[in-house]
Amino acid sequence: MSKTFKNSPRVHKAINWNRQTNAFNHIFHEKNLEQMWTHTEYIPSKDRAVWERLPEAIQDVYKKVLGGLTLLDTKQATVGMPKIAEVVEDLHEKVVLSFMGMMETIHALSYSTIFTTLLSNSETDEVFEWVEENPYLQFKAEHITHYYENITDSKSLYLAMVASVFLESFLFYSGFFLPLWLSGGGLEGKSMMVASGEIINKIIADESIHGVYVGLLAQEEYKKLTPQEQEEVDYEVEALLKELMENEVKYTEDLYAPIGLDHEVKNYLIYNANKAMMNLGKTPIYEEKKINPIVENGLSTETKTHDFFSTKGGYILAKHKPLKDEDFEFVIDNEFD
Ligand code: MN3
Ligand code: MN3
Repeated sequence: MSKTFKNSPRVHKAINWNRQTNAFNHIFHEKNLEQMWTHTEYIPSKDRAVWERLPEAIQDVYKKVLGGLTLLDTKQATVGMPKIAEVVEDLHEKVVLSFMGMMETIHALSYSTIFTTLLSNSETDEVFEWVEENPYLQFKAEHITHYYENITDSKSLYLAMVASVFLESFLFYSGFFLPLWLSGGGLEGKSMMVASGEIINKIIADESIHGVYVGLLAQEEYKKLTPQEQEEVDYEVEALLKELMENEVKYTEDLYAPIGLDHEVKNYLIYNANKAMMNLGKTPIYEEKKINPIVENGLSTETKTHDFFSTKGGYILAKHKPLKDEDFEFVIDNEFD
C-alpha cells in the first residue's frame, strides 16, 4: 500500500517576507546583509613584518587569544545559533539566526587565515592543542554549551539565549582586548597588527548585532514566563554571570599578567559584562572602572570607520556600508511592545 499524506495534520509554511510578524526581524536581516563580509577581503600578510618584531611574550598571548576566540566562534556556529534557531517558532527569527550562525563560521575561518599567515603549521597545531588543554576555555565552552544542548521549554530556551548573549557580549572580549590594544597603538604608541585588527573589528561589529538581537529575543521569551519562573531565571542568570566572571578573571590573569595588561583587561571584562546584562534588559551588576582609552577608541564604530577607509586602501566592496554608532540606536529605541 502506498503511503498517503492526505490527512497530515501539519501545515508546512513558506517564509513570506512580505508579511512579517514584526518590523524588527526585517531590520536585523537587512543589517546582517549590509555587514556581510568574508575572510578573503582582508590581507593579514601585511602584518607579517610587524609580527616578526613583536616581543615573544606578546606573540604568545596573541596566538592564544585568537585560539580561544576560534573555540567560542566554533561553538556559536555549530551549536549555539543552530540550536536556538531550531526551537524558535517564528520563521523570520530562524532565518536571522541562521545567517548569524553562518557569519560565525566566517569568524572562525578568519582567525585561521591569520594563523596561516603568521605561524607555521606546527605552531598553529600547538595553539589548537593549548585550547583543548586550557581549563578556563574548556570551562566556558562547557557551561555555555550545556544551556544550548538542554532546551526543553520556555525557561530553558530563555537561559540558552542568555548564555548566547553572555558569549557574544561578554566572553569574547578578553580575546578582543589584545588585538584592539595593539592596532590602537598600545605598544610604543604605534599601530601594530593593523590588518588583523581590521578583521577583529569586523567581528566585533557582528558580535554587537548578535548580542543585541538575541538579547531582544530573550526579553520576549522572558515575558512568557510565570512570575515564579522569572524569579528562578533571574537568580540563575546572576549566578551564571558571576561564575563566568570568576573564570574570565582567572583566564585573564593567566594570559595577560606576563605582559602586564591583566588589570586593564579586567576593567574591560566588567564593562562588557554590564553591557551583556543591558542587552538582556537587566540592570548591570558590576561597578565600572575606566577602560583603557585605546581599546575604548577601538570599540567606537564611528571612529573605526575612518581607520577602515584609511588602512583598507581601496579594498572596500560597495555593498559593505561602514557601520556607525547610530546604526545601533534604532534597536535600543525600538523594542517591540
Ligand atoms: Mn562570531
Ligand atoms: Mn556572534
